[in-house]
Amino acid sequence: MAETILVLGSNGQIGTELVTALRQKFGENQVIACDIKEPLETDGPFEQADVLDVSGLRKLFEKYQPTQVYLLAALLSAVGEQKPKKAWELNMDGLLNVLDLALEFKVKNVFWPSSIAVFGPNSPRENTPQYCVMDPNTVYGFSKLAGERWCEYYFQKYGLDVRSIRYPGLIGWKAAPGGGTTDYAVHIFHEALAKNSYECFLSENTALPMMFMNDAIRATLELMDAPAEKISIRSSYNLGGISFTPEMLAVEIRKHLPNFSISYKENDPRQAIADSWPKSIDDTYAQKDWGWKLKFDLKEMTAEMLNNLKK
Ligand code: AKB
Repeated sequence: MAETILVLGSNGQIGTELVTALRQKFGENQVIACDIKEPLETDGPFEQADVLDVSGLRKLFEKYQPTQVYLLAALLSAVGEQKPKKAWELNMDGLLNVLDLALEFKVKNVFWPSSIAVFGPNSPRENTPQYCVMDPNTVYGFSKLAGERWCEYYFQKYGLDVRSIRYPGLIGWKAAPGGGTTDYAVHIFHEALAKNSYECFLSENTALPMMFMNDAIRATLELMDAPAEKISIRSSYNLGGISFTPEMLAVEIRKHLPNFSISYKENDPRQAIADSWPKSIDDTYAQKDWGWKLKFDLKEMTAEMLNNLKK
C-alpha cells in the first residue's frame, strides 16, 4: 500500500532531514511537510499547520488520510525553561491532539520523539538503563516523560501503533538546533570554521550522550520499519549514541583546525540541566528488538560536520 506521510514540525532540526529521507524512500509527493511557519524552501508538498489547532489539523487529516504521522513540533529544554507553560501546552496538547486524530483517521503508525531529558538527577548517570528512577526537573523533560506514558497508553488501550525514541543531543549540518541544552555541539562547528574559537555554555567536563543526525534519521526509519511484534517498548526506546565532553570535542576539532580554541562561560542556566541528565545511555533494547547499531563515532562525526559545513 502506498504510504501518505504527514510530518508535523517539519522545519526543525530533525524535520528538515527526516522529510528529505522520507521523500527519498516513499516519493516526493507522498510526504507532506507541515509546520506553523512557511519554510524558506521546499521541494515537495507543504501545509501550514499548528498542532494546537485541532480543527486545522483535522482538515489536514481529512485531506490527506495519512497512513503515517511524525509529530516533531516541541519546545526543547532550554527554551522550555523560559516558557514553562507554553512548553507544557505545546508538548502535551500537541501530542494528545495528534494521538486522537490518528485514532479517528485510523493512521497505521505514529512516530513521536522523546529525549534523554526524561531522566533526572536521581537516575543512574552512567550507562543509564531503559528502566530506572526517572525524576526529570525540566518542563521539557517531564512533558516528554508524560508523553511517553500517553503513547504507551494509546497503544495498550486503543491499539494505536505509536513508536518513539529517546534521542540524545542531535548533531547535524543541514539545520540549526532550536533551543536545547545540547546545542553547543552544533554551534561549536559553525564557530570553529568562522572564528577558530568558541565560548561554550557548558563546562569542559560535562559529558552528554549525542548522535550524528544521519544515525538518528536511520534509527527513526529502522524503528518505523520494524515489524510490530518486535517492538517490546511502547513508551520510548533508549538510544545511546556517542558520549563526549566539550573538551573531548574540542580536541577532535583541533585535529582538523589546529589553532581552534575553546573557552567556557560560567553560570549558564543550561549547565544545571546538563548536570541532571545522563552521561551515557544503555540502548540494549533497541539493539535486541530492531537491530539498532550506531555508525558514526566522535571522529567520523567531527570530520563529516567540518567537511560539509566548509562547503
Ligand atoms: C535538548 O537539548 O533539549 C534536546 C534534547 C536532548 O532532547 N537536544
